Amino acid sequence: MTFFKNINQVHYEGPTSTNPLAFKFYNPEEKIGGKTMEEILRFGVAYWHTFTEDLSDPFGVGTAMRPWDKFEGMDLAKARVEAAFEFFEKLNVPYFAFHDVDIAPEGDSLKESNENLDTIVAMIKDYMKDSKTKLLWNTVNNFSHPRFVHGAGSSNHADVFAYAAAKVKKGLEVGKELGAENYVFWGGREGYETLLNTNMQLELDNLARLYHMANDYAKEIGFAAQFLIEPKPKEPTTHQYDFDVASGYAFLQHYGLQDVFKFNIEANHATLAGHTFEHELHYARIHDMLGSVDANQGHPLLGWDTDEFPTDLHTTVLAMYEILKNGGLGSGGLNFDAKVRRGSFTPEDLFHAHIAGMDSFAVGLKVAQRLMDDQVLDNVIDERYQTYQDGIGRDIVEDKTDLRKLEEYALGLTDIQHQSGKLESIKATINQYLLTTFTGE
Ligand code: XUL
Ligand code: CO
Repeated sequence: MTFFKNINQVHYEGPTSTNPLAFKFYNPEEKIGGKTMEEILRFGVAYWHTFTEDLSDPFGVGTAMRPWDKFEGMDLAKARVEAAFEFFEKLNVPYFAFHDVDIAPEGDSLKESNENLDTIVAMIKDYMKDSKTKLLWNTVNNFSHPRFVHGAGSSNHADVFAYAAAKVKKGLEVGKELGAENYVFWGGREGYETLLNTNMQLELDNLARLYHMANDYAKEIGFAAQFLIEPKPKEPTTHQYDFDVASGYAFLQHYGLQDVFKFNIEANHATLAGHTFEHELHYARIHDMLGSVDANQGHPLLGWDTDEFPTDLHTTVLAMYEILKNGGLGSGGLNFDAKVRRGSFTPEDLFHAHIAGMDSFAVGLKVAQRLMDDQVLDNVIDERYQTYQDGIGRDIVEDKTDLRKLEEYALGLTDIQHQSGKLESIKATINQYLLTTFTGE
């Protein structure tokens, strides 16, 4: 069955194309710094937002018009798989990602849920044989069902911990079956509302126990995917345990998990934490913990996770700069954890949105590569920290000094010469690179 009847294969047509169903900047075969755009960007489609989401919000029902709406139950799940692989092919994306409940409905028991999952996983495996699209990552939804009202791995109830663990076990088996390159843990309800009824110590210890058990089981079954933690500071809980990369890294180190995990960094989660997207990427990169990216953007005027498709070019430039500096994303990718707006309810909008996101990151990539090649930011930073190149600065960074010697040095100082940080000039240069990359000047 064909679901997207009016949509043909999406091709690259170049910056002057007026075809809304063509790429203007994303040219999968074009080489940037020795690799193709497709190899560097590793785009992924998020199953939940594109095939499961109905665009409801707290004030209104779903508005999405989907060609698979007429089906129900397992027939709906099967229709979605068919539609998904048609979508992947028409959009020419190399990856997708899902939660267990996105692909198969939960049954009346864990056993029945697992059986539903087995049926759909077998179908997906079959489709993957004839498709170039691979599984970037999978995960399990341990947050939507009422049983997870007080958390999953950090629940106050041991039975819920066991249930969550059983779902993770199944998720790892599914990941192995479909060749997932990564496995994600987003702590949906791993956090708390109030300390008045919370044993934080036990909850954190248990969460770490679950991650250790997952690592042991993945090893046991030969599932070699990279494990990823996806930090988010709040929503749904008031205090999420994986607040941001820095706090997540402290948690991983404390529990001896720092070699097991890297981070899946989501742009909108970064901004909710009061950081920029590039801050989170940078923090992960300098600790060798950058694993993958949930590519979206928040709304600057709204304080929650709006999961918009990324279109802000300044941000994609700075994000791609971090990713290039990292030497790429390894087994990670740019997964569009993004949903069309409630008013963009047609099937075509799903294509428009992904094309917009892919083009925005392609622009970011091209500009970031030029900034790297010309060492624009490297030069700024080298110059700004030049006092550490020799003299007392060099002694400091080579650990050849101490407080006594530094006092002696400071007592002899008469005048400290500062240089301008030149922020406005740097920003203007980035704008210049953004514009001239596409005007050929
Ligand atoms: C929620 C979120 C999740 C994770 C996967 O904010 O980002 O969709 O990416 O559980
Ligand atoms: Co996400």
